[in-house]
This record gives sequence, C-alpha cells and structure tokens, in this order.
Amino acid sequence: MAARAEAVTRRLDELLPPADGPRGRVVEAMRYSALSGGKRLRPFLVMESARLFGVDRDNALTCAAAVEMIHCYSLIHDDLPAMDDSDLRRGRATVHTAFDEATAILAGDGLLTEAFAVVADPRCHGDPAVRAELAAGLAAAAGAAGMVGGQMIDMAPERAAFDLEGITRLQRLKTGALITFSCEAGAILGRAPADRRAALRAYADDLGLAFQIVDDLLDCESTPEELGKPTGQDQALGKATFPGLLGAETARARARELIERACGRLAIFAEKPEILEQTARFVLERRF
Ligand code: GRG
Repeated sequence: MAARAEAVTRRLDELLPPADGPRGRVVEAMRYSALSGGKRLRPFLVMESARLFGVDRDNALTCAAAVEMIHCYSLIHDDLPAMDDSDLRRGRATVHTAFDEATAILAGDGLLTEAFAVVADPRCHGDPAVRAELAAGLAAAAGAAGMVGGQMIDMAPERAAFDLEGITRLQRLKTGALITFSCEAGAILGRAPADRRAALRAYADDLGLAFQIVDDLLDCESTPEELGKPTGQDQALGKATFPGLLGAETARARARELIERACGRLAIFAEKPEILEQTARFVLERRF
C-alpha cells in the first residue's frame, strides 16, 4: 500500500497544475490537500480491482488519482467551520486553517472539478465510452445520490437519534459510495463481465461499512496524535454511532462479520484476489 500510495502522490503531482500565476493560491491549497499523505485506500482499491482484469497500470493510476481528488475535496469541505469545524487533518493544519475559509471552499471545488477532467482524459482510458461510464459512476457516487447526500443526512437535526438502520443507510452513502465506486472503477476500466463486477461491488459495500464501523471505533479509542485528526467529535455532538448503539465489542464483531462476508464475495474469481482479502483485513485491523 505504501508503494502504491507513493505512485498515487506522484501522479497527483503530475496532474495538478503548478501553483503559479494569479490563481496560485487556490492551486497551492489543492496541492496542500492532495499531496498530504493519507492511506490512499480508495486509489489502492481502484488499482487492485483493475489489476484483476489486466488493465493498463498507467490508466488505473490516473483513474485512482481522480478518485483521490474527490476524496480530498470531501475532507477539505468536511473540515470547514460550517461542517465539522476541524483544525487537524492527516496530522497537520486543515486547509481552511492553513489558508483561509474561502480558499478552502475553492480548493475543494477545484479538486472536485479536476477529478472529472482527469477521468475524461484519454490517459485514463483509450475508449471514450469507458471514460463516460467512469464519469457517470463517479458523479453518482460523489453527488447527492451518494457522498453529498450522506453528508446532508449526517448534518440533519434528527441524526442524533438515528437507529442502526438509519446510521447504516447514512454511512453507506457518506463513506460507502466512493469506496464502492473505487472497486467498480477497476471493473469498468477492465470491461469486466457483469458477475465479476457485481461481486466486486458487493465486496466493496461490505468493506465500506466495516471501514466506517472501525472509523467510529478509532474515533473513541484513539488519540488525535495517532489518527492525525480530532477524535471524539461525534460523541461530543451527541451523534449516534455504531459503537454508541451496539457497544464497542459488538460493533467490532459486526465489522469482523462484514469483512468475512466481503472476502467471501471474492470466491467468484478463479485466481484468489489475495491483496483484496488482505486489504479487507487491513481495514479491520488498522490503527490509523
Ligand atoms: C463535504 C461533500 C462532503 C462530504 C464529506 C466522506 C466525508 C463526506 C467526510 C469525511 C469525514 C470523515 C471523517 C468521514 C468518516 C470516514 C472517512 C471518510 C474517513 C477519512 O477517510 P480515510 O481514513 O482518510 O481514508 P485518509 O486521510 O487516510 O485518506
């Protein structure tokens, strides 16, 4: 993962414009966010899913970078005072803290827009039909039917009293949709048969929910130094969470079940996608 993360950072560096000229400040903020580390889990999923179908590595890496741009935009906007109001992300000052609020909004907008330019570029895939399918899938995952919709529900006043079903529905949109698209992107790039694509989707749906349950657990069990971001925020805001509703032990057991089920979804592949299995275990065991 570390090697892939480095390759993703290099590709992002190539794809993002240089921070010069009158627009320099917003590009500087986009680069500050996108080149600032992170696990690069979503790009990793794009690349590993694509590898199952023999996709050209350069194409997969470009698509992976586009997905990471969307993720970075969501982090910038999520950290804003109007949302989570966080000053720490990936172990350093959030974009609106390091720059200013207006620049952070524009940097998020810039990354969101740039992601679609990257997907539309032939470097992502030679076939325009594949690029159009990727763009449509990415829009659905990131927009009001996916991540943006999930974020809206997360901010609704009634959110505090959500039950397990409500939280699950919300998190499937907020966090899950982009994780699911990351795996599906590999299948789209590789023009995968429908059954393989459906299996990857199902794997990613389970993985995404387990990821969020572990995120909630880390939020109450870790320190800001370990995570590189503030902790305990959901609890402080009285928001319902998986561990809050289930208790930490049952929440972890639920995440474990989801990871087992995710790995089971991969049985359709003649050659076992061991890295995707290991990725699922990483999601369960991660400490950051
Ligand atoms: C503002 C449109 C908009 C959306 C925000 C995904 C999201 C919606 C906000 C992120 C806030 C958050 C902490 C969500 C919980 C799960 C999550 C997505 C964590 C961050 O992802 P990681 O752990 O981060 O993959 P790194 O830094 O490793 O990339």
